[in-house]
Amino acid sequence: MKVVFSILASLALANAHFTMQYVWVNGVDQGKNVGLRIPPNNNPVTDVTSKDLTCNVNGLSGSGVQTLSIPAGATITLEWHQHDQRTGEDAISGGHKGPVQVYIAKAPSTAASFDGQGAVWTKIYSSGLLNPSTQQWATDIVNANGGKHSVVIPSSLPAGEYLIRGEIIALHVASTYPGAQFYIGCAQVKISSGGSANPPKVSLPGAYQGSDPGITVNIYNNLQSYIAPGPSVWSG
Ligand SMILES: [Cu+2]
Repeated sequence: MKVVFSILASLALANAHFTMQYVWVNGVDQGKNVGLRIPPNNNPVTDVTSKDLTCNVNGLSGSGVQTLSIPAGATITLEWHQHDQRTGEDAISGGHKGPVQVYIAKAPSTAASFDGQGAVWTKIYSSGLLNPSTQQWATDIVNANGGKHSVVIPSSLPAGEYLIRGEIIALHVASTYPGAQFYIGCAQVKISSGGSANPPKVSLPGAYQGSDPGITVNIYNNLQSYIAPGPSVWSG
């Protein structure tokens, strides 16, 4: 009986997945799924070498997806939910502990036609283990904020069309690889004015390895520090 219960418990946990569903621009909700490449379901990506790591499953094209116009220096809020509802349950499920990161990549032409491959991604946000003594993670803050977290788009980025890639890594079953769960959502935006910065860039997939200490990690052993995978944050 005990075995049955633990199997049921892990199934319940496994089903408690989530997707990015809303983008806010300077505090204004742009509407459900607007500007977003929508994956077929809320399952995570677990293979860090897969092209699904770029913008989730079916995420290499954004044809038919609206590209949101944003001013330089905008505050972008990404909002995630488990299911087709904004209330009535944890936004991203409290059992999912880990870092929250945001990357941005400039499209050579339109965001909708951009597949995000190659060394094009700049990390602009990363939040991980916030308080080792309470084991509070960035994901706990996202849950407390109804699924939302915000990032300021550096105003020194050149005008043009971009993909913004939000990433939440759930580490509750990450002590072996594959195990870490990558929740990814890509928004298409057009920055109307800007600067001339040329930030450092990495490939996704490419920048992560299964052996990274931020990807294969036991978070249930009184973890005192955590280094999220990928490069350091570029702050503009
Ligand atoms: Cu899940």
